[in-house]
Amino acid sequence: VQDLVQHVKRKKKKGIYQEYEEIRKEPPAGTFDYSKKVSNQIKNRYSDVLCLDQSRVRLCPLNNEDDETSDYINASFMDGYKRSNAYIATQGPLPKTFGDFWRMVWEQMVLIIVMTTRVVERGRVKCGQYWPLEAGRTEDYGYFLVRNVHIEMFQDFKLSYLEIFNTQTGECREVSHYLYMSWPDFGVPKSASAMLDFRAHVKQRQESSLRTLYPDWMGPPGGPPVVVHCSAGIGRTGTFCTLDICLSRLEDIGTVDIKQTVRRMRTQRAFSIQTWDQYYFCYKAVIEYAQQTGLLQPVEWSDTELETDSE
Ligand code: PTR
Ligand code: PTR
Repeated sequence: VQDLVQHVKRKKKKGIYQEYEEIRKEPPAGTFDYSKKVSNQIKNRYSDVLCLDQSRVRLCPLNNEDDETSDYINASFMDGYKRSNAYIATQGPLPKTFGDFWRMVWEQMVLIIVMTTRVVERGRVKCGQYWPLEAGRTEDYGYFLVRNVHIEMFQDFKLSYLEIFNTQTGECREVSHYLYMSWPDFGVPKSASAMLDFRAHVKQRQESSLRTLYPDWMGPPGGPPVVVHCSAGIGRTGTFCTLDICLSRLEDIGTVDIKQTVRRMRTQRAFSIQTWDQYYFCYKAVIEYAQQTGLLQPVEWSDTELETDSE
């Protein structure tokens, strides 16, 4: 981590900005053919945010529909720290894709959904209301009935305990839905600590859900993928996952590599991390975390020190 602080000090804000620009200029690492199919276009929230064919999540085709199209959802598998497919990064579901979203959650045996956008921001719809908002309510989405069992409020986020009932098989499962409410519409949180607390909560819940709901889990270590989404599924989603990966590595071996983490992530979910301040936020948050956990001495540098032009 000390190296990371040196890196930021040396490069200053401008250098970090350039580092991000380099990443941003790299062309996407594959094709987007499935996302571009005419029958799939209506399933993308943004026509310029598509998913790479190589890492897309395939739904089990429905037997009453054409296979080519019924397996498509704008969602990508992403690796975590020492864990392949630790996350599914996806767009905020559209009313047309609510049923597909819940099919994916069911098929991938998802335990946790992390939502880092609000449904409406600055008067614009960023994501559909794809789960029942109030406790006690049940809604149906395609083959699934979803009930909001109860809601727990925290300062910066809201946790809904959901029950999903599969009307085709008669089975029922539990899923935790996290809604992070204090990420500003544009830009990044002022302080990283709320985000760090949020991440810790999600991480613990994934572990405890796995223990209690799938005690005999034989799949990959760490359990099923965590679904993470915002509006497009690249900006805030990428930032959250980058932080989670970097902090897990820091906890394990004491080092971080933000640049390589983001570059690698972009080969699985193109355009991950949308703005340079989201990128810079990752640096600040890792350093804040290292200080909180005592891996690093308290601040020996100020933000203004970084404003001055480097080199
Ligand atoms: N995609 C936009 C552009 O290219 O200008 C950038 C953008 C980033 C737009 C974030 C909206 C954003 O807001 P939010 O993350 O709140 O959806
Ligand atoms: N076409 C949209 C835009 O340019 O605004 C794409 C977009 C929207 C990209 C939101 C990123 C966005 O942010 P996030 O991934 O954080 O929801």
